[in-house]
Order: sequence, then C-alpha cells, then structure tokens
Amino acid sequence: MNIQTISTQPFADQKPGTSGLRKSVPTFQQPNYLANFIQSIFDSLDGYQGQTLVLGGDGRYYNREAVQLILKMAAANGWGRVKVGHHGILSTPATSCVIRKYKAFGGIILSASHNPGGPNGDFGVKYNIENGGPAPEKVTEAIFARTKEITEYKLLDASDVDIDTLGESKLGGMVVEVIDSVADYQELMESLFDFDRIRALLTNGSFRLCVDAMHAVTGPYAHAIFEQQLGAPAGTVRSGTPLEDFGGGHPDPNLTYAHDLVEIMFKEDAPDFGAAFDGDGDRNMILGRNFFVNPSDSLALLAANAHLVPGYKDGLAGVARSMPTSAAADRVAQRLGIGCYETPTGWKFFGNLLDAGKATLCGEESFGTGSNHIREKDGIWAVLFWLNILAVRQQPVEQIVREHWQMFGRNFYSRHDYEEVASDRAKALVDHVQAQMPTLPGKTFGSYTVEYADNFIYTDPVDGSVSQNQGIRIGFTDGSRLILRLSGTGTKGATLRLYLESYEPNIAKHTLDPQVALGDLIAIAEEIAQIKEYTGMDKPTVIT
Ligand code: VG1
Ligand code: CO
Repeated sequence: MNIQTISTQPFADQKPGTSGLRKSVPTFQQPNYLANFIQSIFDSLDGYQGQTLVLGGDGRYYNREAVQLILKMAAANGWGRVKVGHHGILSTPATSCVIRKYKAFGGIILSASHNPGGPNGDFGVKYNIENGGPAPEKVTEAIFARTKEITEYKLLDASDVDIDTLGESKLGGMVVEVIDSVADYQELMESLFDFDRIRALLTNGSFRLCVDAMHAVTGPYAHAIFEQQLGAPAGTVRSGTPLEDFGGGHPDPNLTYAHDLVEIMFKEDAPDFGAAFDGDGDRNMILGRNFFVNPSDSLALLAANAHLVPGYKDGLAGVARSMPTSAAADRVAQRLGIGCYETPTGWKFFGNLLDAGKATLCGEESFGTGSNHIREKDGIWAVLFWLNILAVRQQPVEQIVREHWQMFGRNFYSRHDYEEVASDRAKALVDHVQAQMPTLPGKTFGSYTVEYADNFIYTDPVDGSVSQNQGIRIGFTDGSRLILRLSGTGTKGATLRLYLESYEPNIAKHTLDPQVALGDLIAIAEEIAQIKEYTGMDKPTVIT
C-alpha cells in the first residue's frame, strides 16, 4: 500500500458557512485546496478509524474528481469503508438516510446546493455527523481551526475507483461500496406515506402532477418514486437528468429561478400540483394550480394535517422553525398543544431538537421542510407529504391553504433578497441598523410601534450552546416583524436578506397580495435600513 504524505500550506478562506464550505469551482481547483479541507475534516474527528463514511454529491461539475480524491484520502487515513453513491450521486436527504440506516460514522456531501454549477459555477463540501445531520458549530469551528494550521495530508497512490458499477472493491485497506443512490431513500419514503392512496390519486385520470428536478440531483429519485413506483405518467418529471451545469440554470426552487415550472403552473388549465427542488434535493417549492404556497405556510399546513399521514398519525412531539420563518407554525403548535422552537437559520440547529425528541417537524422559510425521519430538510419527502394530504382530503391546494388561513389567520410573509452587494456596503448597512437598535423600541412608524429590536441569540435547549449574531430583529407591538441578515451561502459579494411578516386575522383581507399587505413594513424597512442607498439597487433581486 502506497500512502503518500503530501506537504501543503493553509488557505485562509476555508470557513464553513450556513451549510458547508462553498466556493467557486476555480477556487476548489487550486492545487491542494480540496485536499486541505478534507484532511482538516478528518483531523477534527475522533475515532473514525475502521469506520464507515458515506460519500456522494449532487452531480455538479467537479463532483467526480472530488469523489476520487476523497476516496484515496479516506483510504490513506484509515477509514474502514466508504459507501459512495452510484456515479457519485447522492442527494443531501439520501445521504442523511444512508448514514442513519447503516450507522455510519459520518458523511461528506459534495454540493453547493442552490448555487449554479459548471466550470465557472460553485462547488461545495458539507460534513454530516453520525446522526445524519449537518455538523454542529463546534465541529465546523474545529474544522476551520484545523484549515488554518494544516501542513500535510495523506493520499493513497492508486488508480481511480470505478464508481459507475454497483458493488464492493478494495482500495488499499479500505472497502469501497458503490450503492444504489435511490433504493434506501425510496424504502424510507414508503415506510412513511400511504403509497397506495397516492398512487390512486396520481392514476385517477384527472389529477395532474408536474415535478421539476431542474437538471439537478432529484431527477433519479423523482423518476423512480413518482413515475415508476407511484404510476404518474412519463413526463411528469421535467429536467430529470442530472447535468454538471444544471443545464445552465440556477437550481433554486423559487418563483424567480424555477420560472419554467411557474409558467406551467400559472397558465390556464395548469396541472393540479407542481413542485421543484434545488441542486442537492433538500429544498422544495410547492405550487397549486395558479397558486403559490409560501414555505412558512407549508410547514404550518403539514403540521396541521400530519395526522392524515401514516408516519405521523400518532401526533407530533413539537414543531421547530428558523427565526426568520413566519410564526404560522406556532399557531398550529399552540392549537395542538405541542412544543414550538425557534432556531437560527440553518438545518444544523434542528439536530439536537430532533435527537432529543422535542420536535418532529422542522422548517425554514427558504423552501426547507423536514422531519425526524432524517436530519436534513427533504424536498421529495415534502412533496410526498403534500400528495398524501391531497389524496386524503381530495381538495385543491388553494382551497386547503385558504381553509387553513380561515382557521388560524394568515401570516403575510415575504423575503426580499439583494444579491451580489459589495461586501463593504452590506456591512455598512448592517452597522447603520445596528447603531439604531438601542433607540428603536418605543419609536413609531405610522401605525406601527417598535416593541423590541435585537440581534438574535440562540441558546440550544438541549446542550446549552449559545450562538450569537443570528440576525437583526425588529418586532412591532402588533406582532409584525422585520428581520435583516447577511447570507452565509453566497460566494460573490454579500447577499442581504430582508424578511417581512405581519399577521392578519380578518378573512376578508386574506386575498391581498403579500407585497401589498406588507407595503407599510417594506417602507419602514427602507426608512430604517436605507437599503436603496447602501446597496445601490432600487429593487430586490429575488422576491418570495
Ligand atoms: C440559506 C437559507 C437557509 C438554508 C441554507 C442552506 O442560508 O437562508 O435557511 O438553511 O441556505 O440551504 P443563508 O445563510 O444563505 O441565508 V441549502 O439548500 O444550501 O442546503
Ligand atoms: Co440545498
């Protein structure tokens, strides 16, 4: 066995963000860049020798090269076995599922999620721990610390592994097992949902489904589950072949970037149900005929209807949402008499609540929903959950949402993103708002009075760990909220996110366009943060 020890020098920019290390492909292609980060992950772990690692990615450009490098480094570092997805493909939720099912030590997911791919697009690396979830902050901090002092890494001198043929082979002293990317995940889905009932819905001759995989990782999963297993006609899944550059698209399931699906779902005679996923398959956008379901509402709806779904029929332990996500789910939790938790942005903060059995469903406003079935958000799961509800209730999506608002009131919600803002301008804007915080409480803006203004601090109720600076919150006496934070997943300049929420109990006002209903708050945000001036942009890049 020829294990090489290769000298290297640290890179200063390998700090993992909201969800792993994300950089442009050319950055990752620098000599030793990826190897340094992988070795830093291994060096931060204790006791992985002889254990199993799960490895896969969303199929974007550089995925295959990265898989080969990581396999050789894993063999050189003493891992016992690597379960690698067929062709190097595993969605983020499937990776989480495989880690849990086979009690692996951890997993590496190669993805920059919703960021575009290709030779000039982005690439990324995420490490997940043995519960199947994203590494918590103490782990990512240790990895980052290691990247700053690394001097060498280990690599097995061997030829490339065949990752296109299922089965086991030896790489040095390690076993490489190429696994079916879909099978384990598909089996888990079958255990949670009423597939017979969903099949009956999808084959009843009138219900029409349209799923857009956006040429990213969910294609094989969607073809296997919706078309082959559940009987939806061929063609139900659009853009279902993963491409290295996602066909030039931006695999982010929102109203702006999933425009093909939006066009289909908002035309006359549109299908009954539409959904899109992101690059690595953990996000979902849900659309009814001519109707958009806000992700915050989607979480609330799943919670309110969970008893209709076999995997959740015994009730929920609790619901958790990220801080910027609307409080629609809180109202459901209150009605159900179950726990409700508010965490910082990023799925890693849900892990402890799920492990401790405090929460069953979790969600983020950024098109992420999931449950205790794994430790990641899960796009295909969310669609199956919705289809199961539709199969039982036999009502259109829009009607189900409107009835929900009638029962609970409507949390008007919107997020305005300003992408690729110069980093110093974005920082200046945040400083400018931060400076006003002490004087905001008690101040009135038209009919709104500020009740509190702070920067969200989270204390994990399970392990007591504290996370500071998780977003500026300005709360008003009527329960409305404005939230400002900078993205931790972008790779070009800074992305400013403005989140807006207000609550409307009056049914007569539920048909308002959220941008109209939130108009006063949008103006107040501009008054406080002077977004136009600081960003030099007169409107957001993306509105959801
Ligand atoms: C964004 C979202 C956040 C999500 C994260 C990872 O982070 O706001 O809710 O968990 O992306 O999603 P940020 O820091 O850019 O706001 V994904 O689909 O990249 O795994
Ligand atoms: Co993602």
